[in-house]
Amino acid sequence: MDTQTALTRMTGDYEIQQAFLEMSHLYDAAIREIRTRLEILDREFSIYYASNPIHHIDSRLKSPASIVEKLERKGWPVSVESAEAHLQDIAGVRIICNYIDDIYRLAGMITRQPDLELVRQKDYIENPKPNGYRSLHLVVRVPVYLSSHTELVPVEIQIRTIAMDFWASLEHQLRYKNDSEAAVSLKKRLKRCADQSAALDLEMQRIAAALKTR
Ligand code: 0O2
Repeated sequence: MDTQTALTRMTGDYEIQQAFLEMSHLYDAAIREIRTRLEILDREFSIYYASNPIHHIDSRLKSPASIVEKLERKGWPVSVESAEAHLQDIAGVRIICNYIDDIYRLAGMITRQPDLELVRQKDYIENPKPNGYRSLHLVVRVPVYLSSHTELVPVEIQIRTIAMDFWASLEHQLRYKNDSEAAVSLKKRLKRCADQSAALDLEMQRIAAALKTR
């Protein structure tokens, strides 16, 4: 579905397209707010501890087509109001770390910020999905200060290692494949890769810890 078709499905007319623009502005502001806080933390670590818990940060605003697809899949009405009421991942920030320890350290630093509200936390590292997916997911509400009022805007934060991210990008390409024999075999191979990369993450962390104590 192209962007214009998705917008028309969701909004119908020009006036409501304005509401979509306002929504995008708000969620984009929330993403920038979270990114700035993360960059400040990462910089602090490099100054005080000569280390960087964050390898890099990706962020995205969910596309209109993807919003419509998700609302339809979940059986919710397709509108701007419905998207705001039901979807917590319109704003998404992905933090890629070197080590598993960094993931939890960062999650703690984020959730301790007094003006951020933790809405939900899912730990797919402690409890990986059956396909092998691993990542720590937080949904937080961040205040966005507008000219006349403040809005608390949900942002989904996914925190994972480089290895977890590498795996998830490849697996993402398989998500919409049918269950042909070839796809089933690829899924099995990917599951094995997930197990191997989990072992790699653990061993790399042990080595890094040993290096620090020398
Ligand atoms: P996109 O394009 O990445 O945004 P929700 O429907 O969000 O309320 P759900 O589905 O239980 O609840 O959310 P969950 O489990 O926190 O996962 C949401 C996001 O995590 C997905 O977003 C993916 O980005 C990622 N994710 C979850 N499971 C998998 C997986 O098995 N493989 C990969 N590669 N990514 C996964 P979207 O909306 O599906 O897609």
